[in-house]
Formats: sequence, structure tokens, C-alpha cells
Amino acid sequence: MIFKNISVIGLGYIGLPTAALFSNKKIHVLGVDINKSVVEKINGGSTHIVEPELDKIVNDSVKNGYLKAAIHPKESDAYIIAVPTPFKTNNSQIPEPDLSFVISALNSFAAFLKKGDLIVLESTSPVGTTEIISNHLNQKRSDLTFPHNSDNPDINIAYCPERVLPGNIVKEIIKNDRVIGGLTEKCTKKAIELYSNFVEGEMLETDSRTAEMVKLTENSCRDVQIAFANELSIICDELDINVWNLISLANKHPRINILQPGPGVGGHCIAVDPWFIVNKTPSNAKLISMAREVNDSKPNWVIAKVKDSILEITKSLKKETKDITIACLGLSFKANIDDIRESPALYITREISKFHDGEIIAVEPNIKKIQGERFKLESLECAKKKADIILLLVDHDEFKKIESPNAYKIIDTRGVW
Ligand code: SAJ
Repeated sequence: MIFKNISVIGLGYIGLPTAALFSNKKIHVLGVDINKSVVEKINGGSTHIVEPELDKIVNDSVKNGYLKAAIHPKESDAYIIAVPTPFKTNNSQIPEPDLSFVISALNSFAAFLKKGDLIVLESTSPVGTTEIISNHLNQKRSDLTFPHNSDNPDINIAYCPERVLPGNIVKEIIKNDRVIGGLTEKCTKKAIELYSNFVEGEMLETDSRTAEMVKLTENSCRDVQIAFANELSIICDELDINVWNLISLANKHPRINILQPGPGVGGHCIAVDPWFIVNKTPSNAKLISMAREVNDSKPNWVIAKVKDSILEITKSLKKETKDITIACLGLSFKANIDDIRESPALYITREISKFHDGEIIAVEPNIKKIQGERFKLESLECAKKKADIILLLVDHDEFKKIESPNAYKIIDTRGVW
């Protein structure tokens, strides 16, 4: 085996399962994270992430001595970078990718690099980032040759994006095909050799720029398709047509497959990655940019619906707003997970709690407690009993199991009832 030691930088939703699966194959893995409590938790054999099957793999690997976590990397044969690549808004209109975590990761292991090492970037990144990595490391280590300026470099660098779905990460990380783009063909081959340790899907070879763009394209494609569904939902509302029924009928056409509207697009991927394309090619990325705008505006459209409903109740039931109870069902960014990052459901619930002076109940079966909010976490039963307005925001299984509740006003943003 050519990779005896691997360092995985960033122990989040992608880095931790990746580190765990390599160590599960009896390769010594050092998981690196700047967060001390994450490091301690993993060294204690548990995880800070809720993902099916992950706990056991991490626990087994730590017990067997193949997985360790630390704040700093050490000399390894391969370095995998799985750190966040958020965007900065600054004053510019188009959000700008923030590569500072990638650069810090490079700086943390540059001194350990030796001839023959492999570096793989997994973080979603703008086109050209893998080349930036090569240049950056070359500046730090002029004693070594790098792929941007050598045909047979000492250091191999490739881009291999993660493509796994939160909630099904462990299964998908093993089974999904991988797109692997090295800065040279040899870099690609080396990265394939590395991932073959646990990946059962096909290894699809390409160059780094194409691999970077593939990842952005996948998430932008989904964003554009969801925007189409969200736009349809607003049009149908105006025309008094049930959008769920419409989509299900249109989808009977053999070549039509419309996605589902919702309260907006959340999570840390689809709502972010399209901006990386728009930022690079602003005048040509028209549709991609417009899709972001459509999806980002959907939560405020839902809030306007809630305001209309409150007004209707004050008029028809002669209730004061302080006596109107609103129940928001779901806070996570999508069904059956506990992840609230960039969640439109959480944003909508918070915004309602800013203007509504009556009681606001949130029901989130995947979260036990929430602090510092103006709304309370309650049971579904309590919400059904007390609410004048029921706003369904996430299609959790628990909500799908029940019949449409008996509130004065039901706003179902996911077409569950
Ligand atoms: N959503 C809708 N309607 C739909 C589908 C999704 O409103 O028909 C919403 C969801 O509710 C959620 C958001 O879109 O708020 C994103 O959810 P998702 O399930 O589409 O995607 P993520 O963010 O959980 O994971 C995506 C996946 N990408 C694609 O499916 C192309 C995953 O494979 C990627 O690995 C992941 O992004 C990532 O890490 O980039």
C-alpha cells in the first residue's frame, strides 16, 4: 500500500466520514480540526455529527487505533482537504468565495511535504482553485517541484469533490461515482489509487478545472430546477391552481421531471455553490443567478402569506393579533435531519417571531432544545390543539403521517396535506 498515513483536514460532514472510512480499511488516519472539542469528542470514540452509521465506524476506528484526531497535521503520504468554502458578501453585489480555510489548511502541512505526496481538495471550490493550491505551496516549498510547472512533479495535486447527500452520507460516500481531476494525469491516477481503498463507485477521470466545474454544475442544476418549481408555486397561487397536483400531472409526461416547491432552498451547498459560477462569469451566468434570486426570495413570499392570514383572522374572527397562535412545523433545512444551517424554515420562524405579538410554537422532532429564540419548541399535539395558523415548513415523516390538522388556516409550503 502506498498510502500508509493520511491526514484529513476538516472534520465536518465530509471530512469525518472520509477519515473514518479510510481508517476502517486499516490505514492510519489523522483527522485534523481547529475545534478542540471536536478533536476531544472523536478521540473519545464519538462524533459531533448526526449521520446514520457514522458513530459506529468512528468508534471502531478509534478503538482499533487507526483513527486519531488532532489540532495540527503531521507528516503523511496524503493530505485530504475538506474544509468549508463559504462566501463573503462584502459590499459587492455578487457573493465572493472565501478560500481562507483552504489556504490555512495548506499552510498547516506545507512544512511536512516530501517527494511523492498527494494532496486532494474535496471542498466545493471555484474553478482554478486546484491550480492556486499548486502555486501557493510552491511559494512555501521551492525545494520541491509542483504540477503547475513540472511534468513529473514531486508533489501530486488533484480535485475530487464530495457528492454525498446529508442524511445518507456513509452509504453514498462508498457507493457514489467519484469525479477525479488531477493537475496532471499522474496526479489523477494517484488520487484514484487513494480513493480505491473504500470507494465502490466508478472513478471518473478528468482534469482539475472540469472536476471543479462538475461539482458546481451539479448543485446549480438542482438550484435552477428547484427555482422553476418555486416560481411555478407562486404563479399557481395567483391562478388558484394546486401546484402539487399540477406538477404530479406534468411529471406523467415521459420527458418531464419537475422538482418540488418549498419555503426556499437551504443547507450549505445548493444555496451557496451557484454563486461560485456567477462570481467567475457574471455576465454569462444569467439563469444561474436568477435561480438564486428566485429561491432566496421564496421565504419572504411565505412570510407575506402568514401576514395575510393573520389579517384575515383578525377580521373574520375578530381576534386581536396577540391572541392568534401560529405553529411552525419543522426548523431544519430539509426533511428528517437535524441540520439547521441556512434553513429557510428557521429564518421564516424567526422573522415571524419578530413581528407577531401572539404565541409562536415551533415543532421540530429532530431537535431536543433550542435557546435564545422568541418561539417555544412544543409537541405536534400541542401545536394541533392551540394553533390558529399552522405553517408547514419541512416535510418530516412525523408530519406526513398525520391528516391535515384542524386549524383556521393551514399554509402547507411542502404539499404534504
Ligand atoms: N429542495 C426543494 N425542492 C426539491 C429538492 C430540494 O425545495 O425538490 C430544497 C431542500 O428542502 C433543501 C435544499 O433544497 O432546503 C437542498 O436540499 P437537497 O436535498 O437538494 O440537497 P443537499 O443540500 O442536502 O445536498 C446537495 C446534493 N446535491 C445534489 O443533489 C445535486 C448532494 O449530492 C451534494 O453532495 C451536496 O448538496 C453538497 O455537499 O454539495
